[in-house]
Amino acid sequence: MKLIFAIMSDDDAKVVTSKLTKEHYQVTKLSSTGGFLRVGNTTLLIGTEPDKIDRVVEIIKKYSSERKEIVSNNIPFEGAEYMTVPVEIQVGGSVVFVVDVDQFYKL
Ligand code: 2BA
Repeated sequence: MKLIFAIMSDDDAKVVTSKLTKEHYQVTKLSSTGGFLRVGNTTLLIGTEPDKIDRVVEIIKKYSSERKEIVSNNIPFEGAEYMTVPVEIQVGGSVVFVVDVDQFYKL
């Protein structure tokens, strides 16, 4: 058996968890905090068989990769008025560890 630790944003973790559970993978969600930025993130624990690792990593990659998104930003315009300007921002990205499990029990 293998255990996957996948660290990602809270928003991406919601989608990834839903896609994984739909395909009958078992997932535990842990609230975590990045040591560097000290910002909340989510760590998913996924225990599965070695031949399923590729599929799990594929799902994680599909729904939590680093990507660009367009958001609307209001900037001051002619005194009291505001103008909405589209801004491209970087979101997502995940860190994934796959480790061997020596023993697994459900007691
Ligand atoms: P990433 O490398 O994409 O890491 C995102 C989050 O994944 C990290 O959040 C941490 O929670 C986890 N993580 C990454 N590598 C890990 C590892 N080897 N072991 C355990 N957990 C790990 P943060 O610690 O808040 O880091 C956020 C981002 O800041 C990192 O993005 C990286 O781009 C940067 N960073 C992290 N540590 C740094 C450092 N010592 N110096 C400069 N930049 C750093």
